[in-house]
Amino acid sequence: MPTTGQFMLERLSAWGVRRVYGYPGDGINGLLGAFHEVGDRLEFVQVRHEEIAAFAATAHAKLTGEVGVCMATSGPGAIHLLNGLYDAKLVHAPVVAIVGQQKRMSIGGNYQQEVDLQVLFKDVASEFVQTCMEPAQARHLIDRAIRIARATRSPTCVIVPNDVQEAEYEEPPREHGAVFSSIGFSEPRIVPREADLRRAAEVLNAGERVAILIGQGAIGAGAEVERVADLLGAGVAKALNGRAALPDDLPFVTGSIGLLGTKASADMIDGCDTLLMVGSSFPYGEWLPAEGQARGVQIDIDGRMLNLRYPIEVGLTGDSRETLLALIPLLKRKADRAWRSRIEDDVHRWWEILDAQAHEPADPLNPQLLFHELSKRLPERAILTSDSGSATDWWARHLKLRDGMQAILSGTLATMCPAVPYALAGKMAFPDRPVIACLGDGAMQMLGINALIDIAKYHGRWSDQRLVVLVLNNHDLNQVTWEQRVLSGDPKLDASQQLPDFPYAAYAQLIGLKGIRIDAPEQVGPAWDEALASGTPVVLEAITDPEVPPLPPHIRFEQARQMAHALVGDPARGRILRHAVKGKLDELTRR
Ligand SMILES: Cc1ncc(C[n+]2csc(CCOP(=O)(O)OP(=O)(O)O)c2C)c(N)n1
Ligand SMILES: [Mg+2]
Repeated sequence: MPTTGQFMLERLSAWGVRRVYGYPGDGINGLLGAFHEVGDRLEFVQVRHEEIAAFAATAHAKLTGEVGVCMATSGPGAIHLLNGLYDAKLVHAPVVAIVGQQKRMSIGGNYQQEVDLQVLFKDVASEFVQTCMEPAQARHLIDRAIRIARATRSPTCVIVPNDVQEAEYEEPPREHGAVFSSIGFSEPRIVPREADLRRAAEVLNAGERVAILIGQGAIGAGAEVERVADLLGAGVAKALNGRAALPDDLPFVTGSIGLLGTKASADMIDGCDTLLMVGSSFPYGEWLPAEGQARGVQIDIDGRMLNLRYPIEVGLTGDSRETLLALIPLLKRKADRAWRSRIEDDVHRWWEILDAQAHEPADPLNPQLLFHELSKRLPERAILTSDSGSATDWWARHLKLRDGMQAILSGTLATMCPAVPYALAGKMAFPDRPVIACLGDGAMQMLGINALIDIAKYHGRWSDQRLVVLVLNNHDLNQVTWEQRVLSGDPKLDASQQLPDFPYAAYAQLIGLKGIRIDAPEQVGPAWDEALASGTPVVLEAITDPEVPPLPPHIRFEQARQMAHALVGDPARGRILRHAVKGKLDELTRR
């Protein structure tokens, strides 16, 4: 008989899991020892920090649709997983965490590294967290952890005391109390009832100016969204988690929405009389139509997310693709295309505005230029990852995604640090695809430089070496500096905002990767060319200007007022205002 640890690994493998991201500790020695037995059917990918493991498992789930698996030791290792698991929870990604625990006989003994993991994980793994107290439990705990993660699109957790890992595995006995589970899960087909579809179609057909907002639930339904937008003469805005659901080179795609969004999206929302939300729980209600302005239809696979952000008239529980397919025959093509052509004009003008803004001089580099030049060079089938910071704003607006690309970020938890761990997971899952991570110096210092060691460790096995990590070196926690200015009216607090210098490109070289450091606009295009042609992963370090406001030119009046207030006494005031005013002028002169 195998050990229980070995059985668990065999079971993961039988479910189709090929890779476990983790970090060792004596709390999981019984599981680690069992990796010898399963051979290359299941690989332990050792990363620098358990948080990287959880982010990587989350990215694996987001990019492949499979379950992502991470593993950590008892106590501190398990605790380190948490932030990454919350990222999975908030974006509805199926992830299984397997963590160690002290021996059964020591539990409750205030033992070393004894943490009440059952309680600690109960919130993040709210759908399923269980401790394996008996070898005969192992089978149904692994089966259920995976099945429930898939069925509820959320993280689940199995806690395994280390003596159980080493104990001989026992099949559940044929006696009262035993549980007999098996492997398998099938996605259901979820479609609303006919009567509800008709009510939704009535609202959409009655509208004269329809706006569509899509989110990550629309991934896989791009063709149907496009068809519906055509029938309804609508434009489509995208919440960031769903930005790869529809390419940006379509003329009616207005791009991102909100403070990280585009003016074309804001104008469409402001002018619409009907809103169709598909697979999105975009949180910021102030960027949706005013209550009463528009009639609303919403589609979400999870009924709990319906009628939530805007007072929706018809909420439809359903898979976005299946629901749109069922809706299409009920929709009438709008004869009047004036609204749609206005949106297309706005979109066209918006791309011109972005182009102009990217070419504004800055000291030394305008961060927008990095994204503008990357956009033109995005390789086919690229996987794009973003962190949380000002890079997110530029990533959201300036990149023109095409069909076949994927784009992921921590859109809901909005945590710092996932960009490089996501990129690692992207390359591990798709070694033949190019991956580009974008992040700030703060996130790079917090975890990115550690995850870069993982890239240095694993890149040799990737058939395509294109992996570029763009670091915006602005010596600032810039996004928050701007939030303090714009949302709170406070000037920059150097003590909390300023970052120490670090040689990102030189560090990449030091660990066997390629480093490129640039600080002049004419270097930007050639640097991307060089990075995207490199035979090893690259850190592209760009010295960027922290005083370019990462805000759309159409910020709300109250935000502009707060910003003006915050800038009184700010030494960088003149430069900031020049950028802000120039943004506004671009917008006006291109009308
Ligand atoms: C774990 C975590 N800590 C703090 C924050 C708040 N926060 C959001 S963006 C940001 C600044 C990030 O700075 P950097 O990575 O340098 O990017 P920049 O905005 O300067 O481009 C901070 C501190 C967060 N989202 N997550
Ligand atoms: Mg920064």
